[in-house]
Amino acid sequence: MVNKRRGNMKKLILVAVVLICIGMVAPTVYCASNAKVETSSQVKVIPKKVQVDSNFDGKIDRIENYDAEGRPIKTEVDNDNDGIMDETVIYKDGKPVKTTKDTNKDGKPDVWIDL
Ligand SMILES: [Ca+2]
Ligand SMILES: [Ca+2]
Repeated sequence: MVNKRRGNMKKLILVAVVLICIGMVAPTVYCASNAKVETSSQVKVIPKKVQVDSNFDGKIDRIENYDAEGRPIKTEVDNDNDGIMDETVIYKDGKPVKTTKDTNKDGKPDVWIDL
């Protein structure tokens, strides 16, 4: 009789432990599911234009332009830090196809390189 009660108590404890474990696991799964929903609902920001002052002199020395899908379409660089862009890279389907450079600082390209 005593052994039967102990056996029943062991079963009850086992069931209680299983229920507690399910209770602990269920919120975790729910939270993980919520995290996925939050991730999928986050707005992906695709910049159209990025301006960079890479040497912190207060002048923009790199301008990157992107299409609606986030692929680069044009990049302008001020290599000599005079505040005037002197190199331009044109992209097609996200890949560079042409570079122009203004080496004599007249504001007009004088070197054209097809890539
Ligand atoms: Ca700068
Ligand atoms: Ca320049």
